[in-house]
Amino acid sequence: MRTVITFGTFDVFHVGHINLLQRASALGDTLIVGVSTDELNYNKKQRYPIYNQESRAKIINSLRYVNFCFFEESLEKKADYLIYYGADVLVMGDDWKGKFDQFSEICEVIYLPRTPSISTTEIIEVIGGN
Ligand code: C2G
Repeated sequence: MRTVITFGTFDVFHVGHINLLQRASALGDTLIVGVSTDELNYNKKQRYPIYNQESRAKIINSLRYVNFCFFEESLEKKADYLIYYGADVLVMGDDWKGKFDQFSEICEVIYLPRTPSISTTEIIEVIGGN
């Protein structure tokens, strides 16, 4: 059994997110997703997500690639989450390249290429007419 874990906000869910989750799930038998809480997202990006954490988690939980998700409350707890959930692999998009290398003591760390030309920030800008 190979357990894969990934983390993200997954706000205004889009095809870049699904591509990441699909490829992450193909790297093991179980995919666990840490969904950033609204507070963590505010601390990271100085704004609250468009969709609240319950809605974001509900979307993630309904995907066939995902076995289950939990709320990621703090970036500092990442090692604890990896150990608690018995992660064999940590997967992140390559916008995080190098940022999680220290966790290779706990599990394999893999950065996957981001899907080009789509992001939550751009979608919000387009819808907002900016
Ligand atoms: N992603 C992608 N391609 C895109 C957009 C996003 O592959 N076009 C990936 C990101 O690289 C990330 C995942 O989708 O791995 C979720 O993206 P975000 O919701 O933007 O995640 P972020 O807010 O960066 O949270 O502990 C780490 C953080 O919680 C990551």
